[in-house]
Amino acid sequence: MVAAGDRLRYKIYPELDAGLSYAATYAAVEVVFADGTRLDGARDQYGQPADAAGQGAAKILYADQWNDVQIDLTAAAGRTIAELVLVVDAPDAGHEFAGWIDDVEVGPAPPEPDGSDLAAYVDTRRGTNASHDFSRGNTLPITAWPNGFNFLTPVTNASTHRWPYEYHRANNADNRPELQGLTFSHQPSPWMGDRDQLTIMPVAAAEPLGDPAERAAAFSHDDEIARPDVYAVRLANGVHAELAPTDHGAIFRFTFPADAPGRHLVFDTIDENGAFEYDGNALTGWVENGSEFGRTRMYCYGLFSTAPAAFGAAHGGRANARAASFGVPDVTLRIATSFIGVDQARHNLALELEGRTFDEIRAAANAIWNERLQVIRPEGATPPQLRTVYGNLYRLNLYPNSHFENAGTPDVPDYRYASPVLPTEGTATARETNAVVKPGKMYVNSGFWDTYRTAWPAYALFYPSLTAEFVDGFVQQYRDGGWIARWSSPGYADCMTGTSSDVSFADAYLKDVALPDPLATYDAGLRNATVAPAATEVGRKGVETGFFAGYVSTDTEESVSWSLEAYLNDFGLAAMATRLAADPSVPAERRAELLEEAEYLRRRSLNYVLLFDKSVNFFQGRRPDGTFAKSPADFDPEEWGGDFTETDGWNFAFHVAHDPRGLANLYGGPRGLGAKLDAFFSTPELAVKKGTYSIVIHEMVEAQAVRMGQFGFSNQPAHHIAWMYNYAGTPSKTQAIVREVLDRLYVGEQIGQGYPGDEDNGEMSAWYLFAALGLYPLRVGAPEYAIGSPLFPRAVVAPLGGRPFTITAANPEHPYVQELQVDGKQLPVASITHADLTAATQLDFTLGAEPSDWATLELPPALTTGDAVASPLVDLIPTDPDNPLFDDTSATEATVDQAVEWSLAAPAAPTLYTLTSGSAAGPSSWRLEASTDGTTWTVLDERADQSFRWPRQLRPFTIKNPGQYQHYRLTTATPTTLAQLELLH
Ligand SMILES: [Ca+2]
Ligand SMILES: [Ca+2]
Ligand SMILES: [Ca+2]
Repeated sequence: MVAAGDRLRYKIYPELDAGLSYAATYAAVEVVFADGTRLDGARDQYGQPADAAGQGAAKILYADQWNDVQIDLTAAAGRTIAELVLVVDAPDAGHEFAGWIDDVEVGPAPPEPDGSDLAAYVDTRRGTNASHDFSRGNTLPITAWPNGFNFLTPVTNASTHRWPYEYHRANNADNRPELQGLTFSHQPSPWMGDRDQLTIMPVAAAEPLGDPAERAAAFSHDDEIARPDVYAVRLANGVHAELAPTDHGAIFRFTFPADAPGRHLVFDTIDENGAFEYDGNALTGWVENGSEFGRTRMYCYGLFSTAPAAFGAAHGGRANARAASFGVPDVTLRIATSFIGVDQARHNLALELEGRTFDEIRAAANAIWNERLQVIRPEGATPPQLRTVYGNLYRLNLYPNSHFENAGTPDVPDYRYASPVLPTEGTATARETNAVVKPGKMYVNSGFWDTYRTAWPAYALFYPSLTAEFVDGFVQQYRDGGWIARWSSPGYADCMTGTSSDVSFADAYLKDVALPDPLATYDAGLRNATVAPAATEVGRKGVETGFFAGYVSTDTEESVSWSLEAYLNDFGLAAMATRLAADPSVPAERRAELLEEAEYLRRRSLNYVLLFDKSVNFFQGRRPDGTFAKSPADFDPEEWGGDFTETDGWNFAFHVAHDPRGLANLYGGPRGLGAKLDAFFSTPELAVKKGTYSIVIHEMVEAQAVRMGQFGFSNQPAHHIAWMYNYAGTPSKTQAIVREVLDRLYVGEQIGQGYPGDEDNGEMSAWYLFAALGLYPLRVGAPEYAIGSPLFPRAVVAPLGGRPFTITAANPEHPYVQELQVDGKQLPVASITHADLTAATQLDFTLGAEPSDWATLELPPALTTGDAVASPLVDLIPTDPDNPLFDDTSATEATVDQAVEWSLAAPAAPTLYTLTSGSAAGPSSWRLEASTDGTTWTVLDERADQSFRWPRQLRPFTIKNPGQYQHYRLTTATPTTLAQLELLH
């Protein structure tokens, strides 16, 4: 007999058939009642029809993955279930199918959180039911302080820095996962790897077992509490382990069973690089392991509630593992970490843990998480939607991580950090780092290739005051090491394309985030945009020639990605420079220079047209000689890799987020863009054309599993594409596709899934948060949002450090916008400025079942306004491979001794010129002159007291007195080396 509140729950694994019919996804466990009838109109927890045909049609089940299906039976209360039947009901018969069913249960659904504690919605295991073969997040079950110094995670494998917690794999013979420890972690992503892991494991055996496999203890996910503010697990051997985080440490509470043959805490690393000691009062130690991009030694200092009866080597396992053995069943450990040294770790413990109980520490973590999570308060959201909203906000708030410590007091703080971007000095000791320790605050752990798209815009909108500190914490990398890391993990890693901190931070500045040092923030980006780096792990690749060709040639791997990301970053920097030139905090002498840089970078951001191959209608790589990499016969937009990073030509066909109108013009206008998008969404990804990759990479299989044509939503390059329909005059298509993503792809959150691909530092999470509010930062670097359609009837957005606003939606069961009023005034365009959004009190959407003509007449803003294809800057000086000044590379240089003179083939009128300094200091004074006859010279531009900030820096100059001339000369006051010279128009 069914009672109110009962639910049917089962797990189903439909196999993908060779014919790709997805027949096995048309499957469901259906209820048959005693009277022979079935449950009419039942829906699963995601609102999809719960019958087999409905499940399949909704594409709600992932093939080749376990799926969690839950059906509320309340409507059938009082009726008797006769049987549960497995139904498969695919539309066309004849396909062979196979699949698996497990855990079929009927019973009362557990209570949902009541909303008073938002952290209760967060299950930190979301995203952990994943692997390097197929990602549903690839996260760790992290309990931590928001943006904290450490993460804490349970580990089922205490010997790896990549996937240390496997939710679903490597179970023991009883099909149970086994805990090998509770670990301090700093993992930015499994692909980058963890570092400085320190593991603590309670061992209830007679001997203090050190070997991770021997000491491992089985547990059930049902016996875990996996929350941001606390992690607890009751192990099968009776041990209860709990931990609660502070910023730099944690409190652990261990309860051993009364009859345990022994009670030990084993301290371990993942390898042999570490040491632990006990001096009769405190545990001290260090670890140094894992990925090496700026990693330095981590120290610890810990205090036990009870003095250990013994302390010594663990039995078996790694030589450095140590065990503290206890005579009592209850042991509390307060432990803090430091990258500076043991003394600072002790100080961090004194600041954060000393004299505070487990409950007080947990309550403090709970309070700060609730403060972070309350920025979005949806009303009328379903339980899965609430879990997804708060689970996503939690992920967003884990990154970036603080890397600094307080050497002072709470009242008079003295912040210092062990720099991950400066070379170490000397040798680290057991008590003190060899990292250079500097005053200030540094933040780390952000893969900007991923995070610029949504995570940084989300920080700027939801957490403006925190964002100011985060940005400056990365600018600190530039102050120390000369560059901001492309993939801070924590230091400089040669990974991914684009210096996308440029546009991330420009975007924050343009959205009124009060940056402490906006000019240094800009300068860090300017260096990326104007200097070819000497090392591959910083700056932009291929720009020695790329700055002058206008694109990065195929001599650099992933060249299209390098180029297209650069244009977007240039766009952001140009907008930032324009605003900085009017910023009262900027010294007057910089303003003219900023405006010249703004004009040059803005024009350069239009260079995307150089990579557009009209003969194939796609962007593709260009060789150094200017020809396209592949002939029309050889170019296959479905082929992965090569000039495209982690995707194919299709997913890069829309990679001009800053100028969607200009992109549309390449396709013949807004209608052409619409047709291109239609083709994109209807060309299936079959995960067979691996191109230059040696294997079918996990991103390919994940993209296929999205089942939305070529739309590889499982990875970041595709994230903006659905929003481009706003520029095709068909915003209803944006609304429908975005709603489908929100409905289908963030599922499985209660069995460790919840994401359609890697959740990279909050980016995949922030996408959902924006889209669910009906907003999207499509043109990152422009202070505005594209408009979609909100998911909830009502949501209050209450930014930390900003004023709240409310978004309502009438008929939110439908995706199509009929009208939008901002504070009672019609908004007829699918875009809103950041200023208007944050000044508004109320955005009221009316949604409907059918597309309307809303926002179809007026296109949203873009860089290009008319129908014409953008015209990039062109150098009037022909390339001369024999002249270091005109050979289009900053790798060669020549000394200009008083004057260099050259002629064009025909008279022309340049508007800008660039000088690129050589390996020594650049010129400080010069004159650019021109002549029609080579005899009479006119001064076009004259400069004095100039400086080049860096060697081989390209600087643009506007010609003050332009005109049409054939002959030119540049005169310098003193002999100066120059790497390159251009005359642009
Ligand atoms: Ca990714
Ligand atoms: Ca040139
Ligand atoms: Ca040169």
